[in-house]
Amino acid sequence: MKMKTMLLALFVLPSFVLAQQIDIPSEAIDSEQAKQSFRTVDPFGNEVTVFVDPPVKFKKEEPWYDSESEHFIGFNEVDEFEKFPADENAKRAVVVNVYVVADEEYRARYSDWQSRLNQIVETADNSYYRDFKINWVIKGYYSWTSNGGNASAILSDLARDAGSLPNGLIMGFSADPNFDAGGIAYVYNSNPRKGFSVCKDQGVSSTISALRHEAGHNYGCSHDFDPVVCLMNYTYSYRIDYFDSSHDALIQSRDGWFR
Ligand SMILES: [Ca+2]
Ligand SMILES: [Ca+2]
Ligand SMILES: [Ca+2]
Ligand SMILES: [Zn+2]
Repeated sequence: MKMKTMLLALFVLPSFVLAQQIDIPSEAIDSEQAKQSFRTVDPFGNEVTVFVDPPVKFKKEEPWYDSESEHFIGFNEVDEFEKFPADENAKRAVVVNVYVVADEEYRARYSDWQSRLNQIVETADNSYYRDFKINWVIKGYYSWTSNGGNASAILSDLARDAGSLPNGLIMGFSADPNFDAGGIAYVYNSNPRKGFSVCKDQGVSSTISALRHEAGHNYGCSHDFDPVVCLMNYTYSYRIDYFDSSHDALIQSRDGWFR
């Protein structure tokens, strides 16, 4: 019996070691990324991980829309249901209510903050709609006074101040000088009903990218590392609008969250 176990161990060990080497590309794990997350408890008692994500390295060119064009559909009113009333996908879509919360610095910077954030949220959700049939529907725009010495303090501040909003994704947008990240979010292990994230003002394009990534954290996604091509990998987070297959499966399995 003992001999048998020994032999088994001998046969199993090499492939186990090999699998370890393949599964963990340790050279790809950036130590900066490793220290950018910590475990904590959110203001509702959920055990969560918080990821503090960096801003974009190279500023993107902002999109330009011709509001006189017959193709321009506006940012405010149109959602997928109204846009494609006969679309089977729209009928199947899972609606997740979104509460858009802008801090005092953000509102001071942009007098058109509501339409700007409508554009950001509705563009970010196109990926979720395309890949998961999750449709974010903005239920309201809220003013918030952000307080805190860094991004994680400001995330906690949002969760406290906006904690009485109904279930949904509660998306904070900040131009507070103390917000020292591109975005930050709680990573939940089970449906928290309310998911909180805060994105820094990085213009329109980069904030759209950051918001997709932070919402991915809310759905429970952690980071990916090279060579995995996923917007949860910092190499791609400001460049692509889709997840890898394992994060696809995770988010799809949680499409009933935040309700
Ligand atoms: Ca949309
Ligand atoms: Ca939508
Ligand atoms: Ca503030
Ligand atoms: Zn992240």
